[in-house]
Amino acid sequence: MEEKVLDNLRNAVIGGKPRLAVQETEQAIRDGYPKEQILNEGLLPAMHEISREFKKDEPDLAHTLSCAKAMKNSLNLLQANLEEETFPSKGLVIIGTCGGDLHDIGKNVVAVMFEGIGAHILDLGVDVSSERFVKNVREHPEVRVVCISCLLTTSFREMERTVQNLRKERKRSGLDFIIMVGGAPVTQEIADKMGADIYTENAAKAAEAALPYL
Ligand code: B12
Repeated sequence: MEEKVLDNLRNAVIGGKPRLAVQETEQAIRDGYPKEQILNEGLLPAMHEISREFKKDEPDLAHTLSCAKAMKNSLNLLQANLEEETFPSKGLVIIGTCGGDLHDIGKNVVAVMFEGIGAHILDLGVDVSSERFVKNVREHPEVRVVCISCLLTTSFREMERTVQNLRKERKRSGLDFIIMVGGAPVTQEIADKMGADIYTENAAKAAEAALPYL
């Protein structure tokens, strides 16, 4: 009976119901659940479930965005109601679609997922050159994660150049950030070859994988 509110919260997020998710989060807070339990037993398992949804041949993007919104609203509420140390790390994530590529739907989903886990987002938009990524890293030394999205195989070369230049900048400056890549045509093998630190196949997994670094 006690854990039912966390089940309800999980189901509200998985069901893509932002208002219900907020109500369940409010209830869990009123019931005195510790923040970690709301996060670990309510919201993060919902993210796992959403990850599975993305693996389907034809994922329902509208539904996924509703799930992401539900999660984001719940986390905003948690942040507003609980003490600052609830989210001990809220690092900066710089995100953009690589040079030559104008696709931004996937990048935006990734950004929403990161916001959902409490990260600050600097969205550089689309067709972001290697030089712009590096310039923004220099201007924001607090950056923890740099995310590069790529949907065009013709932009792979530019993405590789960006990864390499970010690695050089990291070495030169001693800054402590990780480089993540993704997008439909990107695979683990390609990411490894380019020298990226982390690749994930979808946005929910990206946010999960980045959590320890934020
Ligand atoms: C929508 C779309 C468009 C829209 C883009 C609208 C927009 N605002 O983004 C429009 C119509 C403008 C468009 C244009 C073009 N497109 Co287009 N487009 C697509 C399409 C149908 C869907 C892409 C999409 O949004 N998917 C939904 C999102 C949610 O998925 P996603 O981007 O993969 O993101 C998920 C993951 O990959 C991951 N992810 C994404 N980014 C990142 C980043 C990180 C760090 C991580 C960890 C994870 C991650 O998380 C996301 C959510 O889980 C794809 C087909 C496809 N199946 O991919 C073709 C596709 C990508 N397009 C293609 C092409 C060729 C083009 C054009 C060149 C067409 C033309 N001749 O003009 C132009 C490119 C213009 C340019 N310079 O960019 C080809 C690319 C082929 C190739 N081998 O490179 C595809 C594959 C279609 C095809 N089969 O031919 N396109």
